[in-house]
Amino acid sequence: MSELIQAVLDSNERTDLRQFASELRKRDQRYLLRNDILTAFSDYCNTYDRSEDFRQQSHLSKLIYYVQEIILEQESLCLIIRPKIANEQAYWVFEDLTIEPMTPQDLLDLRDRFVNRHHPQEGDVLEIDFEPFYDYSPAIRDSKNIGKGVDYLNRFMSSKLFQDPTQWLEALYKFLSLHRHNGTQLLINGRIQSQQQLSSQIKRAINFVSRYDTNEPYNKFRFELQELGFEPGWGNTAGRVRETLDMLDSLIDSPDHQALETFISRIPMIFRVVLLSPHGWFGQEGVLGRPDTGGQVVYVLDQVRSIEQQLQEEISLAGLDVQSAYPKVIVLTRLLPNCEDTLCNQRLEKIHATHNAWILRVPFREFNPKYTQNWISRFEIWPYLETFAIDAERELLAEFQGKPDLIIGNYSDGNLVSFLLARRLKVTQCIIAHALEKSKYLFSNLYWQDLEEQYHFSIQFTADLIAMNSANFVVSSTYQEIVGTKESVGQYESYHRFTMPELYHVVNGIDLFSPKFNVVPPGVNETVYFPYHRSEDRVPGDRDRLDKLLFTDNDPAAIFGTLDDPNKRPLFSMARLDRIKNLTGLAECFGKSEALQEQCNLILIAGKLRTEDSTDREEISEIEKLYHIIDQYNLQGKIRWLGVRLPKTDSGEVYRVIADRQGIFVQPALFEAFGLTILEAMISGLPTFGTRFGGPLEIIQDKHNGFYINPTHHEDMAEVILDFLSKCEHKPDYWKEISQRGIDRVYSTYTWKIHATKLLSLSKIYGFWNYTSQENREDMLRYIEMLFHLLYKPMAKSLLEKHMQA
Ligand code: UDP
Ligand code: LCN
Repeated sequence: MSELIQAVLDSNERTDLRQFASELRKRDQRYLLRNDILTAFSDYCNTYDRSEDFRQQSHLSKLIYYVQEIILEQESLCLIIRPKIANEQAYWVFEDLTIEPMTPQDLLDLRDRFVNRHHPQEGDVLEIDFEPFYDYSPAIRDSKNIGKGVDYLNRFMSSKLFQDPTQWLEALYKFLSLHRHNGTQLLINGRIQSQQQLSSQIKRAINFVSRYDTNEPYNKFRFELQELGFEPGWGNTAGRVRETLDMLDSLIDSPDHQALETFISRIPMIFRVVLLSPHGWFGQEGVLGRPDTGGQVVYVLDQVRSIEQQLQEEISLAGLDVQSAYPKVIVLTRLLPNCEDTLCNQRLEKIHATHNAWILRVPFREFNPKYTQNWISRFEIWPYLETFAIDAERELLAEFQGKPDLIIGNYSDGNLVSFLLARRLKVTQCIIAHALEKSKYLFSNLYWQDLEEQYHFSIQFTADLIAMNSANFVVSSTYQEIVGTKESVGQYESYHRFTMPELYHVVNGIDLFSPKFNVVPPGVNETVYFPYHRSEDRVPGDRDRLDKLLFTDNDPAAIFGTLDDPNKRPLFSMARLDRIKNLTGLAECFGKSEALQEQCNLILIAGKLRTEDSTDREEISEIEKLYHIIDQYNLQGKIRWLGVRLPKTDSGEVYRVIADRQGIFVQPALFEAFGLTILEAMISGLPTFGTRFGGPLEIIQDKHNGFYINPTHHEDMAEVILDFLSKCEHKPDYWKEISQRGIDRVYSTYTWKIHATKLLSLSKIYGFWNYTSQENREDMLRYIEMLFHLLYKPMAKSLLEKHMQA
């Protein structure tokens, strides 16, 4: 029994619980989510005149705080409690206050009953359960360590392996013998034929390199070292070679998990990386900001550059310049025959500011050309991915002239392809969700049948389950992406247990305590986005041009609105016009607040101005809504809406121009998985107001280097901004203080250098443990293959049939 419920039952608040339940019955709603429950409790306290103490401190208030959902049935109600992060419990509460725990199956059946899709007389639905497969790996015990998987895995596996010195040495020896680059052996050669020999040769090699000056280049003594059994890969100078050999020597004698991590991170084992972002519009110019791409394209392009740079650095330090070893990074996406005015129909495109990083575009096979010649929404893309993976494999092998060493998937579609490729090529698989649609759309699983025509969530959620379980490791941008906060369920957590009525029940979709999860946040492109006060790096002509564009230019084709007073403080936001980005909510908040209108102008950069220019349903409806709000609140003269897609360099300067005028940035999304614009605004020096729903909650430290807003409460949101403005008035340096702290926050925590170093180190360590560990994931992978063939493929096929008939 839950302690929270027991405490209520043991107190004189039993009656309150009963009364509260009967009040709930008077409402229309039978399915209440956390916000509804808190409101219902507050209404209850008002109706029954309960004290402030009762509202805040009573046992019932504590219970209510942790209740995520309530489902009302005829005779009972079901409480779904989340007393701890990643811990869900469900109970029946009967009218006489008898409490009974519910099994996962009870709960999923109940949810199905709620939508009239429970048919026990026809037998059970398929149950998907990954739990039995996770017994091969250790589990993190404390939820606060979730997201630090690699540390945990490394410590756990090392202690196991170190217990048996012979096994440990054998594993190390085999692992070191494995590495090659373009057919050339690295690290150790055939002269070292056993683990014992490895141990003794290391000591001889250390003695040998100690004779050289620390800075002596590796080239000068490579052949002597080769005689001793050591090939390139240990270092670029005598000092570095010695350091690496010393590490190995002490690892052999007195193994230690941290030393192992440092040693493995040094080994040159990654040269070729492929990043997958199949759904297209992946390009460097003129494509950002289209529906479906947005931040993911920005993220991947910056990530590629940082990975290449980091790999190059590591390869040089390892002394592999003598091998003419260069890293190669490929972004694999689809080739779009009808690519409008972009380069998305080019097979190969070099990525700017890299030596050897490319966008490789592979077309979808032609099924119905009306579809396959054109861009296909991420919700419709599923039938084309398997054949894409087959064709892409061939092209990748040709481009790399061999197998990649690491496959990184992006978003549900790329992650599924990463599973297919990694399985065929036997390569380490990393996935990055960016945004899991399941949490973006309320009740997306419960009402999946009603949404199927438009969203095809049945296929997407199946793909997500496949990818997140098959991946060797998962990179997430925040902790809450995995397991949420005390109050809210995480994105991955939402896959733990859910129903897809009449299709399947997921009783354990993902093990949140698995060490596969790692928080590695992205960075921001520091050559494009940098603080406004770095005048020496700014181009005055661009500044003036963009200042005019933002505040005064008259161009009805691209800009809506003329400002009555362009000198008011700009309140700025930039996003795609998706419903979830909620720019219309920001406009409404501005419209409702006379005080904000007195002090600020609202400046929005938001895709398009005309519905006829868009083919995206959500975008069209948001454009209409924005015009409606402008009329309703009479915002003419106070708002500028720029329907432009800015080139990247301009978007950097735009933030700085707003900062020149001591403006602020507001990110009002109803939910934001991470929020790259938050980083961009902060590093530019704009005091930033970010939604409290999602990633911004982790990036911003409230009232220190930015502010949280609740975009669903317009008055409160205006209040937070007004409070800041009033502080600025009373304390002239306040704007600058917050601005500088925002800049410091990004430089200290969100750089691509930090990201790439961590990502590559993770890849090597997971690679090592995959190779070394005796446990084997084959049983789980076979189960996943079944799901792919028996669930995913038939659904994708029936979607294809629809496309063929269109
Ligand atoms: N962006 C842009 N032009 C626009 C809107 C957005 O260049 O009109 C860029 C923005 O600078 C950021 C990215 O697109 O780099 C949006 O990423 P974010 O993570 O904020 O949101 P997403 O679009 O991925 O949901
Ligand atoms: C997708 C999103 O929705 C954003 O929140 C992220 O910042 C972006 O991808 C990059 O990961």
